[in-house]
Amino acid sequence: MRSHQRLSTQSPAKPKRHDLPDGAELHTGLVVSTHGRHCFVETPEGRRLICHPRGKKSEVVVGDRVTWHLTQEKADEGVIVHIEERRNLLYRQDEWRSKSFAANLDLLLIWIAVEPVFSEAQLTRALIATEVAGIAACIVLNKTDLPGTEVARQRLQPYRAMGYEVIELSLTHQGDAAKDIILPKLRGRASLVLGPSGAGKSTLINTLAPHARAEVGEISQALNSGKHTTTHSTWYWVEGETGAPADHRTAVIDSPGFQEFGLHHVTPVQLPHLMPDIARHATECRFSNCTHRQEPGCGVQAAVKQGLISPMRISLYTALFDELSQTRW
Ligand SMILES: Nc1nc2c(ncn2[C@@H]2O[C@H](COP(=O)(O)OP(=O)(O)OP(=O)(O)O)[C@@H](O)[C@H]2O)c(=O)[nH]1
Ligand SMILES: [Mg+2]
Ligand SMILES: [Zn+2]
Repeated sequence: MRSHQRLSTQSPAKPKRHDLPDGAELHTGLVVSTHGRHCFVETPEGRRLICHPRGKKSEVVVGDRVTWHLTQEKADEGVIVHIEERRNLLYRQDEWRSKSFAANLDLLLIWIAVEPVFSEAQLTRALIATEVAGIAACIVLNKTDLPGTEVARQRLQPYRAMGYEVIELSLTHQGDAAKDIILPKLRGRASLVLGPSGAGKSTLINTLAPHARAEVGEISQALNSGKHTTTHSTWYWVEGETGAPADHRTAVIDSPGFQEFGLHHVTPVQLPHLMPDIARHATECRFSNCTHRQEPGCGVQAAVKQGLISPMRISLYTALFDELSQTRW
């Protein structure tokens, strides 16, 4: 077994009454942002207040449903005493640490752009993490006003062919039309917007929740990268005409742009099942324990030769298989 901390959807047991300060009144709430040791919790009435987790290990993430009570010292801050069991949890697992993105999600919007040019390795890793977490994913290609659109579209063709929905839009050039494209996907769901820095995630938030005024940054052409403007994941309600939450059911979660995306929580044996184009042909292999690398009678390698699996995808599979095989299981 690996020695580092493993994340799970399990959460600590409910506090017993004698664990609570005298007279503490318990309330429920939703974690809407996290900032190191403290977080913000939204009450059912829509008020947001600073809360502190109790104990060292109770790590809350955006999307967690919690029980809390007011602190005795400060009347406007709370202590979280219980995290409800999570439906799902999206996280990455680097060699030594885990990084949770959010919990209790209905949809992952994998948000990439024509510029900065997206990395297929990152895209593939994000899709695998989503499959492991059992969350539906949709790929969005933003900035289709820019000249590299056709190249980006071609690079996404294998992902369409393997069954992922790919939506194209330009937030800054299509105005309300972009909103009309994306909003029907989001209604009634909690969606995490995940992608590299500079792709326009916070621009989406400001389109859907203009009062949020999420900070938007420039991108550096020289570095083909954004400037990591967003530093915390934050939950926003999609706004209706008046600026108030449209229905308290449609939410988008902004997140910091990612670079690394460790998948150390995935085993090499699991890997082919988490890549739909590989999985489709893995059933045709002669050996049931085929790793789809050099074995004779491999259905995956045959599909590569026939052009049914793209050269990029098989090379990403092979590299990931090797990387995950070095992890001690
Ligand atoms: N040309 C073009 N630029 C866009 C579009 N959408 C967003 N941008 C620009 O892209 C830049 C980065 O946008 P952000 O919304 O800050 O990107 P982000 O994904 O939130 O980046 P991080 O917070 O760093 O992860 C800004 O200058 C936006 O105005 C688009 O459709 N077309
Ligand atoms: Mg941002
Ligand atoms: Zn095989």
